[in-house]
Amino acid sequence: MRITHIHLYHISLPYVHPFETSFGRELEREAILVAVEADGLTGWGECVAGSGPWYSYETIGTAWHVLVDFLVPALLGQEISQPADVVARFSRVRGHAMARASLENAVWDLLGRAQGLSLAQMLGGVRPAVPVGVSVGIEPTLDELLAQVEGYVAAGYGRVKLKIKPGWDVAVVRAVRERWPELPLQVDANSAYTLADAARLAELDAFDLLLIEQPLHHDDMVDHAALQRRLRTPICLDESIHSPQHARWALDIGACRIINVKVGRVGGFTAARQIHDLCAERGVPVWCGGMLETNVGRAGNLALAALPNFTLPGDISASARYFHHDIAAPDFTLNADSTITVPGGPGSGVQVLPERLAAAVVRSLVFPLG
Ligand code: SMG
Ligand code: MG
Repeated sequence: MRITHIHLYHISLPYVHPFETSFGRELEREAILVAVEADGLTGWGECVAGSGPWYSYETIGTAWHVLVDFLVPALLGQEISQPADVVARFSRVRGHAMARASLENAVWDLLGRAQGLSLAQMLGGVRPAVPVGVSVGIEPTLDELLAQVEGYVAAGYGRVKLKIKPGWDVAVVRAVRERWPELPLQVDANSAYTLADAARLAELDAFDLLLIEQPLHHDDMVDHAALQRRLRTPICLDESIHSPQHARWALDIGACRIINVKVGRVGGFTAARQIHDLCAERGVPVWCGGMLETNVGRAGNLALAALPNFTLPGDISASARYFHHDIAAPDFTLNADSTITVPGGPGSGVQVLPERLAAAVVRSLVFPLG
């Protein structure tokens, strides 16, 4: 298929509830949606870079720049028959995984629509529905946090992740654990600690957590390996894993026992599946992380999480947990067993709604430039 047009849409959608992590509180999700056209079909991808360089160095601004000046020119007008063709065209670009992933994933969607295959089928998914949990942000008070968790547990979420930071950790986890003794629970520090906090983090061993996600520096593996030797709870790396190589290095040095796979952070479905396969070979469980995506990104996450070694619940919540009016349909809902059904396709299985997209757009561009 020859890629004839590529569209970029910078959008902004207000959250249903503000989302706070160790690096700050956000009221809305900015994202870039990309659309690739060939043979009268359109494939969609979502760039999960944030408004500022907090979770990652990539931002809406850097991704826009890298897309406009390097990635779009490498793809526009090209003949593409498989995702590997896109990976090859982008291989010169170092870093900027979220920008690369958005276009690569749009081509996966396009190829799926052309071939009548769902993303899950293309990726090798084996489950019709995937276990999911909910990621609960930091709240102004413990009572407000408990009320949030209460609402999600009542809504049927069978696994909860709490965001932690120094001053919002052991007491908070203890309170949630006391109230819900059997609830599968995990925590995510988004790099808010150092090795000097090892004793504090070891106190979390008392609460039967599934994992502690990215406690130390966002680029670190060495200190995480030292910390893992002092913790019974498995460390799960998120921010530190940017590629299949990073995953191998982390496992080789014992920096973690679990990996959070985010398709944007690692540069697309191709790399995400390679990390899945490597971890499967080594007997290391993976799970699908979330970046508060629209339904476009969420559909891709569900397809990825259908692969066999995604054995822990993903950060993939129902659409209603994030936005009042998503830009794509249908919305995803939580099943009674805390799973979400994997979309059937073709491609991602969701359709972008032009009027919703128009209402959310901040700026847009279409290539070739007119
Ligand atoms: O449900 O998509 C979701 C949120 C999952 O907590 C979540 N993501 O570090 O894992 C993480 C955070 C990153 C959020 S950056 C805005
Ligand atoms: Mg995380």
